[in-house]
Parts: sequence; structure tokens; C-alpha cells
Amino acid sequence: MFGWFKKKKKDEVAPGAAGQTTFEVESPENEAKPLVDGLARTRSSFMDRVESLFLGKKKVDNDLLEELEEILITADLGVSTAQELLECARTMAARDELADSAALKIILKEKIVAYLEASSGGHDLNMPDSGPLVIMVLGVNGVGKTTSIGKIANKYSRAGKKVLLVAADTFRAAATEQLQIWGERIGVDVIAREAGADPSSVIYDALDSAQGRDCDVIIVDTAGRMHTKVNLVEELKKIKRVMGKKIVGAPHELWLVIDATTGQNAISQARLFNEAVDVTGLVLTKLDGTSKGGIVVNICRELNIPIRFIGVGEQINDLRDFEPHEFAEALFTNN
Ligand SMILES: Nc1nc2c(ncn2[C@@H]2O[C@H](COP(=O)(O)OP(=O)(O)O)[C@@H](O)[C@H]2O)c(=O)[nH]1
Ligand SMILES: [Mg+2]
Repeated sequence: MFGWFKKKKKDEVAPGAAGQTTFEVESPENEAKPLVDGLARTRSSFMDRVESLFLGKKKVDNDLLEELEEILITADLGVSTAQELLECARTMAARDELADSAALKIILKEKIVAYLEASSGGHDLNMPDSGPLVIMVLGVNGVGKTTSIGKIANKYSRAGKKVLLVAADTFRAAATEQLQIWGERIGVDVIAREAGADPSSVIYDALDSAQGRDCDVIIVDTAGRMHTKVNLVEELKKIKRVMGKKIVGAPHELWLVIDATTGQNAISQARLFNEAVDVTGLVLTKLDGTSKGGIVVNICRELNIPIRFIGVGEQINDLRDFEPHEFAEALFTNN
């Protein structure tokens, strides 16, 4: 999905990436925590239940289908997705094609991949023709913005990119410190000002000084809380405008961080932010902390915004590129 971290053939240049071939680098992906580990909780609640559906049953009857419906809804796939999957299982049963859990798993997996592909497959980053890629990161407090920025910056930096971080969450002093700690840890510069400084002016100054630094990517951390919700949205719009004045086309990417453990609430948050600033990608965190990883499918279908990364833990390597096939594979892997 990302030109940056895909192992590309030499002559394969991503569209719109003219002059950006230096971004095509080997992936440090093998250092990341395996997805199968990150999804263990979801797998053990969702898949184990699918497996046990057929235990001791000779045929697919209404009871079994009802139980399946409950499993699908409990996994947070979303009501319409659950209904569609159930309909499909019913049709298969009517044709005697649903003999066991293996047959059911094959069809569920196929459908889930198709849903994920539809929103998150093959969406390249909106790379600028020249100059640094500017990524603005947003999301409510506590969802994992700063942590994800640290992980993403580490990934980019290890892949040979020059990264600059901007601490524009000036609402809390601790937020700036947290980003600075990440910066020190991964060896990446962080531009910060005192708590309470106007975020737009921090960004204006940061982008100014970035121009002399020859960096490849600038990631801006923003506040997830203001005095009111309206303030937050207005502030984010303002920050976006300021960036565009300083660097043409910036922010090129607007990534919304959402916490997978908050279920439907994550979807409502995404709608609110998307209306305000046109989100271009999602970072879905804390998948390790939920047994309802089906929310990923729900998010893809409800929002139709590509998922860029998923967080599967608090450590630096607990971040994965989101690849629909890999995700479905991990979800359906036998323990
Ligand atoms: N288990 C788990 N915890 C996470 C993940 N991402 C972030 N966190 C934790 O969530 C908490 C809030 O993160 P933080 O980055 O400060 O959120 P922010 O307020 O949005 O910047 C911290 O304790 C992080 O360690 C993840 O993928 N998995
Ligand atoms: Mg933060």
C-alpha cells in the first residue's frame, strides 16, 4: 500500500512519485510484532466460536445460523456486514455447501478481504512533487497519537528517511515531553515550544525551520482536547490552513488515530473529524487490547477511509502496515 515501504522492483515507480524514487526502501517490517500475536484476543473469541459452531452438529440448521449471527455481531463487524455474511452462509447451507467450519471460514475470509480491500487496498500516499511529505496527526485524547507518531517516525527513520517531529499538542506540557522522549529514543529531532503556546504558530515556525533542514517527512502531533469540541475542530482547520500557507499542498496526509477498543464510538469520532478536515488515512490502535477486532471491517465499510497502520501494543515495534490480505490471514490462522 505504501510506496515507501514496499519492496518494489527497480523500474516500478509509484504514480505521482516522480523524483521520489529514493523513498523506495527496504522494509524493517520483520522487526514488527507478528500480527497473529496482536490479534490473539480477537481470534480466540471470534474464531474459536466459529470453530465450535459445528461441534457435535450433523447439519446446518436455524439454531446454528442464529448462533453464527450472534458471533458476527459480537465481534463488532457491524450489523449490515453481519447480515450480509449471514445471508451468504444461508445460501451456502441451502445448497449443501456448508458442511463444516472450514467451509464457513473460507467464505468469511474471502468476504472480509473484499470489504477491507474496497477501502484500504492500494491507496498510495499523496506524495508532494518536491519537498517534505507533511503528515498531520489528529484524534481525541488518549487514543495513541503520540505513541503512534513515535512508532511511525522510528519506522521511517530506520528506513533511511530524515524525519522531523512537531509537538503541536500544546494543551498539555506532558504531551510535548512525551514526544521529546520519543524523539530522543529514536534519534529524531523534535520541534517544540512551551505549553500553552498557540499551536498554529508552533507549526508555522516549525515548517519555517524545516525548510533549511532538508527533511523527507514532517509529522505533526496535535491536541485531542480543547476547551470545547467546537474549539478543537476550528483549531484543526486553522492548523491545516497555516500548513498550506507555509508548504504548498501541506498537509499532504491527515491521519486520524482511533482506538479500536472504543468500538462504535471510534466510528462516530472519525465522522466528526472527517467532516472538519478531510481525513486521508486512519491509524487504528490497541488492536491487541480488544477481542472485537472485527471493528476493522466495520470501520472500513462505514468510513471508506484507508487504514494506514494498526497498533498492536505499546512498544516501539508494535505497529504494522495495514494490508487487507495479511490482516485476514492473521485473523483466520489456527493457533
Ligand atoms: N495496548 C496498546 N496500547 C497503546 C497502543 N497505542 C498506544 N497505546 C497506549 O495508549 C496510551 C495513550 O497513548 P498516547 O500516545 O499518549 O495518546 P494520545 O493522547 O492520543 O497522544 C498510552 O498508554 C500508550 O502506551 C497500542 O497499539 N496498543
Ligand atoms: Mg499525545
